[in-house]
Amino acid sequence: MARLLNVAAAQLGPIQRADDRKSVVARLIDLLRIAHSQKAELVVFPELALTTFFPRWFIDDISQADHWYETQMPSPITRPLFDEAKKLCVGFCLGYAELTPKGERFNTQILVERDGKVVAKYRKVHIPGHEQHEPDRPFQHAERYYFKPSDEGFGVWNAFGGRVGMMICHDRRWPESYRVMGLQGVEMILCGYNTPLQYIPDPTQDPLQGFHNALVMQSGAYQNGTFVIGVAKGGIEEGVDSLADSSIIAPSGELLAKTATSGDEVVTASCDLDWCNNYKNTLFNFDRYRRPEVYGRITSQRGSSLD
Ligand code: CDT
Repeated sequence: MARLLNVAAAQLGPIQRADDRKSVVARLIDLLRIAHSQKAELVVFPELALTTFFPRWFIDDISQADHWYETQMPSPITRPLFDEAKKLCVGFCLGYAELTPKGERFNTQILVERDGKVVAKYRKVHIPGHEQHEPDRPFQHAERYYFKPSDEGFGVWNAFGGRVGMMICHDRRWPESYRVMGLQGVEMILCGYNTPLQYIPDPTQDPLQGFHNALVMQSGAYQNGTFVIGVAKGGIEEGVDSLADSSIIAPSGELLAKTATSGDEVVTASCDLDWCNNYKNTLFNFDRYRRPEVYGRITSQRGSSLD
């Protein structure tokens, strides 16, 4: 018997600096309703879905950036999204900047079930960009200044009738992210992203942004026998153009759905979680074919070495 889950990738267009949280939450609720009208049971929103991508600016006194972070989830401002989702019996995954009571700052995603219960929180592991102000850039990518890398790793949770995992943006470029979840039997990975089309350290990569995005997520899906839902905040935000191309990818690596615009847009797909078993039980039967005894360098070493 098939285990069908209707999933929506709820892409956001730009959120400008002047846009307040209330207007953003209203947009999220609109997308949620559209997804529900298309029979979605799980709606995936992008990374940092409540604000502009603020790491593009450097603020010397980081406490002056506190207003971009959430200190509680839900909060009075985000509560209407939680309430509407519960009313419609739709689950969701939402990315936001988190400021903990201990003053730690994480790039976070939360997973909420159809009954409104919080299933899990995931904090970004691979933090890209730079720590210091780089004044010669046309815009910053100071994620390493604004966010602490999480040491909690990649969990997988029983939810939505399957095994669900999360990762955030840059995590999707690292095969280890998928594999750690693959080893926990993941069947669907939810990933929000903000990817500027201009990569300052190496402009030759700019025209390849869409290709690389598809390449990493489709191969990660196939090599681990899992669905991957990649959801962008795309379009021109504060003068910086970001990749859209939100997509729903099958365990075969095939694209099931992809957005056509770089604005607010919903695409959906009916995902049979049992499809994962075709790959998990054949070519990617980990128990039968993996050779962890020869993969030692993967966990014992960080950079490449000529030894
Ligand atoms: N948000 C995020 O992780 N973006 C990165 C951009 C890397 S360029 C500094 C990404 O991998 O898409």
